[in-house]
Amino acid sequence: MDSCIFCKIIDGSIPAKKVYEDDDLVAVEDINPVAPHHLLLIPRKHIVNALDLTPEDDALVGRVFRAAAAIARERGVDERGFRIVQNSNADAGQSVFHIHFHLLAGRHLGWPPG
Ligand code: IU
Repeated sequence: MDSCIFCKIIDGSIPAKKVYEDDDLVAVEDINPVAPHHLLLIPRKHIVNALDLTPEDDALVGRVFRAAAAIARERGVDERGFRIVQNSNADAGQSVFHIHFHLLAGRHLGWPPG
């Protein structure tokens, strides 16, 4: 989608610190990190949020979670713990309307979230 900032990050027209990519998704450092490890896993396909997922995206969501777990392992934060977050719409604080999954780690993450 032409006006989508995450589509532009994916196609490289806006720079971002990519830490992983494959045919289905990219992972970048969040520009405004809220934890020592704060990555965004962004499917290449322009999906708005969880409400926009279809059955054909089931495997994609699984790949996102497995990629996040692999990154957590690589960074040595798997044993202490990490969190995967997807915000959908206003009350959840979604600010970019291209689905993405936050990977947060490196500090104690409070529960419930704010
Ligand atoms: P949210 O779940 O939609 O609220 O998260 C959007 C995130 O995208 C947020 O943490 C921003 O800091 C982050 N982000 C980014 O990393 N690079 C960008 O160019 C933009 C937002 I715009």
